[in-house]
Amino acid sequence: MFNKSKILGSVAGLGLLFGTASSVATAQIPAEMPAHSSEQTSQFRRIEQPLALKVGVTLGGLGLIGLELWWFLFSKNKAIKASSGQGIQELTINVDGGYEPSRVIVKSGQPVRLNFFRRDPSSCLEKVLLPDFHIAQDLALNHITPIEFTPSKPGQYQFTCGMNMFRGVVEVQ
Ligand SMILES: [Cu+2]
Repeated sequence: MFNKSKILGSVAGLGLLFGTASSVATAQIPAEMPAHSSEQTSQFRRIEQPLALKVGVTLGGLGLIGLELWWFLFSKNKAIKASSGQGIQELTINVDGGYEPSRVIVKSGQPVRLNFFRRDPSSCLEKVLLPDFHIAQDLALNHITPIEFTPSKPGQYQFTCGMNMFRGVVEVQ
């Protein structure tokens, strides 16, 4: 069940954890240094660590923060063009912890068939709504549910789960 995106997701998640921890650590060092270097009576004892280690941990944390940002801002926003054949534009959307791809590009004036493949058992994703096309469709688990409509005007049309928590966009050109 481990796919590439899930592994990347957990790596990015760890990145947030370590990234936050190390930025908190670096933020505290300047504040604590004067107090602790002058008085040794404090119940905490300073442990000297090599500068290289500190720099390494900081850079590692920053790198993971970068990965995290990239993951949330860009990796899921990849737009996929529907492939057209026999007068219909078709595309499969995986429904697993959200929609993948969450941004699809189609042409105006031609029928569209979006094949929603629901792998996620959570009830949150059991329904998909395309309000602009007056569609509310139940998705059977582990099945592909085709949804068809014909966009007549270019624009951005949202599709969401039943509670509007997960979103995707159909971009009509
Ligand atoms: Cu939901």
